[in-house]
Amino acid sequence: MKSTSKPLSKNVHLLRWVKKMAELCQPNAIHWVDGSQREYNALCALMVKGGTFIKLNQKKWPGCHYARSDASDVARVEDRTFICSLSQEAAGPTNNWVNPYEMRKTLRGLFAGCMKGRTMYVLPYSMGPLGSPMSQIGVQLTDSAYAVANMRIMARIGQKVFDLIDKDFKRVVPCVHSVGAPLARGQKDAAWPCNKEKYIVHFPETREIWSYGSGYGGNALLGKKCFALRIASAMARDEGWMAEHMLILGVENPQGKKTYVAAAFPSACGKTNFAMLVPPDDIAWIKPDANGRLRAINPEAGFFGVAPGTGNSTNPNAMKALAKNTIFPNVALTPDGGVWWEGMTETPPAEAIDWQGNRWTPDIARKSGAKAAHPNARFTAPASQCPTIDPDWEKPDGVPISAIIFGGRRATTMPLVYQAFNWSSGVYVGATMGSEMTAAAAGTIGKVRRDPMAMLPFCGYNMGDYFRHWINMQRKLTETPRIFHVNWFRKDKDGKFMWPGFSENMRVLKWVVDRVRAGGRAKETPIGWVPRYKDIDWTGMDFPEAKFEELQAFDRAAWRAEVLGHEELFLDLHASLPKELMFERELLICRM
Ligand code: O2Y
Ligand code: MN
Repeated sequence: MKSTSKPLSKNVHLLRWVKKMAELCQPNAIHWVDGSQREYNALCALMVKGGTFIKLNQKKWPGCHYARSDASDVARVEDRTFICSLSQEAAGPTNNWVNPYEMRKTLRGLFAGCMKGRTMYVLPYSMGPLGSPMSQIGVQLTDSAYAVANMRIMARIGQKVFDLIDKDFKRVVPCVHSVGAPLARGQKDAAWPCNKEKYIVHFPETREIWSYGSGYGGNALLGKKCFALRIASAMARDEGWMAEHMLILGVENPQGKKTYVAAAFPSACGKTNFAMLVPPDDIAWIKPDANGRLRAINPEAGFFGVAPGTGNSTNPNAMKALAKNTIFPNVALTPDGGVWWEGMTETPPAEAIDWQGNRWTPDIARKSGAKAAHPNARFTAPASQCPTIDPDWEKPDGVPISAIIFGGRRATTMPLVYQAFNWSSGVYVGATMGSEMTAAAAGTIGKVRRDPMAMLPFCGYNMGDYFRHWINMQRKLTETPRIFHVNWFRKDKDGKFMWPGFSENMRVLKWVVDRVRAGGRAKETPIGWVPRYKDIDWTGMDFPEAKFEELQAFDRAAWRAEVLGHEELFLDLHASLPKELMFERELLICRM
């Protein structure tokens, strides 16, 4: 093996682990990532030469690159994601569990020689601001320069992280990643190397991540969902904090007072609407401070947002954030060396090269339905480039959280907004949240898919124990955030959306903030507190009172069916479900 760069850490444990992994994976070279711009430029140039990257027209898209993935490697792979806790019970019925001893044997086989002909990058990263007491550190060994380049945007990486590791190695989360495509001597590399077989594996007790076979997004950028949610949720349970699939939003009133809310929505449930107000980041680490108040950080430093549907009319802030220094996987290339995707502009380009490398025109799209961009095409953009990023987004102690909002896509039953009575009824609201399936297998359209706290694919342990952790958190708090549920998608009898969404959502948010801050008014119903017509600020909007009443209506028959749906989820989790949630269900039934 030829070693390309000098170790940037003196920590003997790290050096020993890197050596052991290099012996297993047998890379051609080892590169210690310093995180510099010079190194980033060199990696980009290397990927341009190798065919993974296309440099965009630098006049229009400064610092931007394009990548086209293999058609089999376009998204997270939930069925290949494993939680290998010591017992199956610890992983719970909603996670894929494999005995950790078995899995380690499988991984040893997969990783033996998997980096032959490639460079192994030693990539240190901090999730959260460098040195913040709320941050966590990982080291990802990877044979993907693409993963390194993306991680430089999504996390804080490089020498400064090695310096932190040299002071304290104990809490470092080791992550090993390979695209699973070793190169024989003289063999030409693929532009997007990957393997048909994929394994995204978490060992929650030993806090380890092993990822094999994919180079895309959440499978390869291990600080994201693997660490910041799956491993961090297990850490958080053990240490008394929360790792949540939530965005953090600061709302400022005319007097300049800021109120921060954290919001969880399953995918396709209104994050884009909310993204009118905020950028599309969606992980929050939330901890009680010394005074018993919850404070939160976003552990990421960039956005890995879905490109299709993002445009100047729907999300101008995201468009500004991605205008430079961004990586675009699986969108379309325009003849002038730019990028395009469905929803970016009203008028599509006359022609483009689609995400699979084929010629695309609006006419071809009309005839064949071909998409220019893959529906999960993304942009990896620095968060600092977002014009609406909160000035305190990198505050080491985080920001105080006053409200938690859960949301779902529901055509019936769920009002526009309601507030849970207290913490445990709020936990019940989050635990039972769900969305109606839109593009799903035959017979499931319209069925509610429960996604507790939007964490179903991301909780690194038993979901029932996770609910218990939420319930237990209250005891650590002197001030509990108020909990709300929103639904932008309720339809009227004619099947039309009742709420226009987008910037009008600010009115709902204003009521939330009023409730939290100034004791804003509300009316009690069987499910919680709801605003009366006069409690919402309608300035500049003509929304009839009768329509609002319909939008907020409590439909007893629909709620009977809803509660039966909750029971189905609870049956799946019965072995570990906290009794508080069963009591909450009883109380809800009694109130109804
Ligand atoms: O498909 C992927 O690899 C990414 S999934 C993702 C990315 C950013 C934010 N959220 C998600 C998600 O699946 O929740
Ligand atoms: Mn997400």
